[in-house]
Amino acid sequence: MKLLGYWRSSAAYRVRIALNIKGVDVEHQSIHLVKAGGEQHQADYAALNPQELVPTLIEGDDELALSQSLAIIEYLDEVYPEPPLLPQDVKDKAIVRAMALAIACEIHPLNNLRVLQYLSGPAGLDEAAKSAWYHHWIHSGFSALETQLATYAGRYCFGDTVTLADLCLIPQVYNAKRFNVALSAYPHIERIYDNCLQLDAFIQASPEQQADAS
Ligand SMILES: N[C@@H](CCC(=O)N[C@@H](CS)C(=O)NCC(=O)O)C(=O)O
Repeated sequence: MKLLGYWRSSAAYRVRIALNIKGVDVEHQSIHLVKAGGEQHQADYAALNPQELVPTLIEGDDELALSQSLAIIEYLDEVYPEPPLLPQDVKDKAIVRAMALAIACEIHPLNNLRVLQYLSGPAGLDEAAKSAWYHHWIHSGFSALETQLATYAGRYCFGDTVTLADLCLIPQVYNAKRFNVALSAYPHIERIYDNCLQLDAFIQASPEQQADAS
């Protein structure tokens, strides 16, 4: 099994955490998102992932190429069921998925590299306006999530067991800190971040621990 990713990619970071929690050893291949205009746009990578985004998981003898981090994680969760990343109860499972999707669909796509590049390129925004865009969508998404966490969180996003929601939250917080977003208005998010970063699976998956970190 091979994971094509990038050290600073929050979507690849989610998958790295899942692999570590499951104890699955994979070969890592770096797809540099910036160098030479972005290796994700090169033809051989685009043939594997037509959206030209990381991560891609290459799996099995037939070299199946899987895209979309949440699809990859749910695939891993089914192939390697222990420890589970989703609760058993169907309602609890839906709540965890809703929190994960709130990050992966409502926050992350708005501050993705290609969006930021478009803002400073064709849209003509200066650095201050681009930063305001980034901060706006993080605050919008995190304040909604903080409200949900007030109901459901324990040590982690959903009670005291790590779930798919934590795998999405921690990379997004890493990203927000990188862009200097103040997080003091989100005590649940800050607490969960600190708790997750005490776990080896999260520590080993963190961007700075990756071989391609620069
Ligand atoms: N929904 C996708 C998002 C993937 C994604 O946006 N990846 C980013 C890195 S976190 C990327 O490859 N960006 C390259 C670009 O924007 O050109 C997933 O969850 O896998």
